[in-house]
Amino acid sequence: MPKALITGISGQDGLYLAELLLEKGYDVTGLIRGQFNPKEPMVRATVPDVELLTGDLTDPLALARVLDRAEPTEVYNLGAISFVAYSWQNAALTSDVTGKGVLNMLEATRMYAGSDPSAVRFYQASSSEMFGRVQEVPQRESTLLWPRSPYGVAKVFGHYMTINYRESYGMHASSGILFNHESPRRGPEFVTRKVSIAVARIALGLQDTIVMGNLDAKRDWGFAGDYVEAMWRMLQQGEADDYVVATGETHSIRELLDVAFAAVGIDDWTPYVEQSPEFIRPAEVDLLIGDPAKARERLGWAPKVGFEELVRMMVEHDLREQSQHVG
Ligand code: NDP
Ligand code: GDR
Repeated sequence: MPKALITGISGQDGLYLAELLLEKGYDVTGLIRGQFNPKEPMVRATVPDVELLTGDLTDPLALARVLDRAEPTEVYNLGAISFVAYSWQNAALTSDVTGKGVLNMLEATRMYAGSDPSAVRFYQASSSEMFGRVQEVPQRESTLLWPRSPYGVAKVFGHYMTINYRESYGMHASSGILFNHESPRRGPEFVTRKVSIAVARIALGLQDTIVMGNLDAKRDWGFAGDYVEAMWRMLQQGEADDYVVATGETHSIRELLDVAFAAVGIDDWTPYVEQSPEFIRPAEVDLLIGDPAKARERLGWAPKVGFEELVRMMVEHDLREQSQHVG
């Protein structure tokens, strides 16, 4: 039976990936952090067949112990401080977790693999945030990286460290450059979920307005459930490589608001949306649109859920969830 270790099991992608691997017959272990992680009961309820082991990406000894216990044939490194806006407030911590944490995980995997480093396959969760300031449209694997946030800089470190471990030690280490992907499991701090929750609450009379930042930024948004399939496919290839995973379409925050409000029958959202400098970032990534041609050709991967369907799925989920607070 193949065995996988997933870091970031309590995050959006960790849960979808765990479900996918369990369905495929994997024995799955998840790394969870903290003395008691408040998300642990939710993780246990969602994926009861996953074994949870405690450890932190900043603690190499814990990572070595977890690898020895889990004995994985595939390692998916999804753990990170992942909220871009937060990374300016906590740049050193973000560098330690999202950047150096990748090195800790690569080195622990190399030590665990022993004489044949290619025997254990490694996936690194790289990000379109690495592209930052627009150099090329659409962005592909060869596009110059120009990160615009401490998070983006940390991801660039992890990305090149993954490539370096592949080239230095022959590790089967692949890096997925994933563009934004969302779902009803998305954290409420990210713009899609912030909007879907607020729109549901406005429709139910629980809230009057939503306060936003830059409405002109454009993102290539896909569905997280589709994107974890691409991660798995990368590790099934004979050779490790880097892949852009995206839909190839881009939409502004305004279009996100259009679709989300339309889902509850509101055509003009302007009376409900305010803007505040609080949500404007020190440096913005204006336009992300990915070219997924390599993933399509080599992995046979294509997204199934489109932008409008995704946004409606999230609003419908939040209408059900928020209706519990009515009355
Ligand atoms: P989430 O923020 O939902 O999940 C992040 C996970 O990392 C959580 O399980 C979190 O644990 C864990 N984590 C945070 N700090 C540490 C630490 N010090 N040690 C161990 N684990 C830690 O992110 P997503 O699921 O959305 O994303 C998964 C990965 O993919 C991340 O690396 C992200 O940067 C990257 N990515 C995401 C994209 C997206 O659009 N979703 C696009 C491109 C890349 P806890 O619950 O305890 O906080
Ligand atoms: P991003 O996602 O920074 O692309 O990183 P986020 O949803 O936070 O922001 C997307 C865009 O929306 C604009 N925006 C707002 N964002 C938030 N969060 N809240 C607001 O009120 C708001 N108003 C406007 C932002 O300025 C930005 O342009 C996500 C994360 O999952 C990363 O971990 C991942 O690597 C990248 O996607 C790809």
